[in-house]
Amino acid sequence: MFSKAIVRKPSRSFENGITSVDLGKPIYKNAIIQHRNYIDTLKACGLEIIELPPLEDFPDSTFVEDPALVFENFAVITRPGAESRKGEILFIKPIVEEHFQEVYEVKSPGTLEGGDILRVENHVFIGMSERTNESGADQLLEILKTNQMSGEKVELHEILHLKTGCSYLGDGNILVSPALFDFKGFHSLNKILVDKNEEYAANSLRINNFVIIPDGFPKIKEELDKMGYFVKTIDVSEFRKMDGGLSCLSLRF
Ligand code: CIR
Repeated sequence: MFSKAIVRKPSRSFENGITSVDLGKPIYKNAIIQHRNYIDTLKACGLEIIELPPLEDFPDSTFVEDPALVFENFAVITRPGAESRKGEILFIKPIVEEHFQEVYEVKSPGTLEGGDILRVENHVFIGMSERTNESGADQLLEILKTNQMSGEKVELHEILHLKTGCSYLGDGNILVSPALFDFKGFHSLNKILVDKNEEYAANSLRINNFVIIPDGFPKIKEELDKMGYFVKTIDVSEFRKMDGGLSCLSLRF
């Protein structure tokens, strides 16, 4: 069960962040409204929200999932692979240290972003994206071992981060986009294939008794409803314009 989430309000500079999609510029006013709804939805799932102020110098800093990893008893300050995001760690570290006694840090030349980290029970899959390198992944594997957890690397193609294409829902169920469907590491899990046209919904969130998915993806919603999940949908279209999904907007613990 999760009880808390860290989020960071989008900055006015949000539209200057990194993106690979061609969906137009985000509208700041709408991003603020959507972010507020996101917070309200997390609260409705039972979470206490720790809301951090916007960082104008870091347009992507609302995507708090990338500069830190949080587990039950320890946390890791990452080292983002995107140059413009490296400085975000200075601003997330003090908050993480307030909540965790054991805090590790990924050191140079390692790079690693939280979006590449998928936890499945006590095992962690590490996406080898353009943002996460061998050294970053090896450092995390050591940290996991020290904490009686295991991990493995996943070669990535086509997608920005590992979790752009999959989400673990608990109970052995994993949402996967076609890009990751054949990945052997997921063989023991029940894979729920997200239709090519609904790929964006592969990044969803299981929070306590609920699954939150983005608005506008009826097929996957129907499938999850049928499986008996309590599904909530929210509009995060302004964040999608900047390559962000539901998981990127919070650190849950
Ligand atoms: C970036 O490219 O870094 C941001 N515009 C989007 C980050 C999305 N984060 C995530 O998937 N964890």
